[in-house]
Amino acid sequence: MTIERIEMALLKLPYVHFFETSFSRDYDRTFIIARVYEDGVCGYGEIVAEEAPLYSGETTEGAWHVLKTFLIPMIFAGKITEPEEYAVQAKRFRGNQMARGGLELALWDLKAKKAGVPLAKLYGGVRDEIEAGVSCGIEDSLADLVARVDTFIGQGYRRIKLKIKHGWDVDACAAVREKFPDVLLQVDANGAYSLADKEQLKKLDPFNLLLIEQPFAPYDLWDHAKLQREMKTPLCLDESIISFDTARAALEMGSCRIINIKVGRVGGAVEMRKIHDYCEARDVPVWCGGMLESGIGRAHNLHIATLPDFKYPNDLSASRRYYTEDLIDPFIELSGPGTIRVPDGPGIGVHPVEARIAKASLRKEIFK
Ligand code: OSB
Ligand code: MG
Repeated sequence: MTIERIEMALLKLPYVHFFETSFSRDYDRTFIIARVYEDGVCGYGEIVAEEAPLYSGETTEGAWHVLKTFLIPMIFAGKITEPEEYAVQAKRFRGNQMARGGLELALWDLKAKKAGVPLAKLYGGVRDEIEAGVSCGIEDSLADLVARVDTFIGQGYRRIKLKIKHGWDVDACAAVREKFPDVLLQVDANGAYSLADKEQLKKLDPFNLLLIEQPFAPYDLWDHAKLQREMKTPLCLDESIISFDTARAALEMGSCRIINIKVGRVGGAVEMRKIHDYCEARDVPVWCGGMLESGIGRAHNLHIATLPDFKYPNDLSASRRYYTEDLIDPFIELSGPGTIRVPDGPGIGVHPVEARIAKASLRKEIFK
């Protein structure tokens, strides 16, 4: 068997509500959907690189170039169909984890569809419902933030994550904690701070947070280790973890006690699995982070979050939290208070709606 055709589409989808992190406020998302065809079966993957290199060094246009020039030709030249083999070959290319990982996901979806099983089953998942969480961006005012958190809790979310930055940290936690003293709460700085801000960050300890995500820059494992020694709240790394080796280094150095796994950021499900198994063996919990994916990427994440070490609530929310016209049918919804049922059809188990993909597409290219 060989891959007959690969299609890439560049999409732009407007958010229901703007999303502001310490590095930018965005009103829409630009991303790539990859489709791989074999025997009339189509596997879907989402490449989570963003338009601007703010979260990571990758961009949608850079990922497009790497996919078109290196990764797709590599699949055809090597007659690669298996995601495991693809992962080995793709790793020859340095960096570009999101480009590599998104195409690998399409091969995983294809493989599971051909076997007639849900991806969670191929991965060896252990649950049919995952714990949902919602990531709340920076708002214009604390009153707006509290109102938004209130809405999410009313919808059934039980774990809230607040984006923080200088001037929107201790006060944001205080405002939310005052109204919701018992909600599971965590914060994410997206690298906005440095060790010089240590005393300010230590003021977050009294808020009983589940974790503090990525206070310092991605490359700064050492300073994270210094901060963790002085804080009671567990640190969790997101941007810093770009491979199995960075995960191992972070844990050996004591840079964090919890890891956020994003399959795109680490370069695919094979690498995700290595990190997961390493953390599980060391009693380090992980959880599944999100990149505001469309339903295609989010369905992939639902299956990943069924693995046994995903012990903290995930950044996985319902379709309507992100998009009015999500790309899939049915939409992802909360199945109970704070949970999402994992689709049980073959592959990702949700149906991408071609008409909606076409409507959101800026560009498309077919490779044979
Ligand atoms: O740091 O986790 C992050 C979105 C885009 C880029 C980085 C991050 C995020 C989120 C959104 O927090 C989580 C989600 O997809 O719900
Ligand atoms: Mg994060």
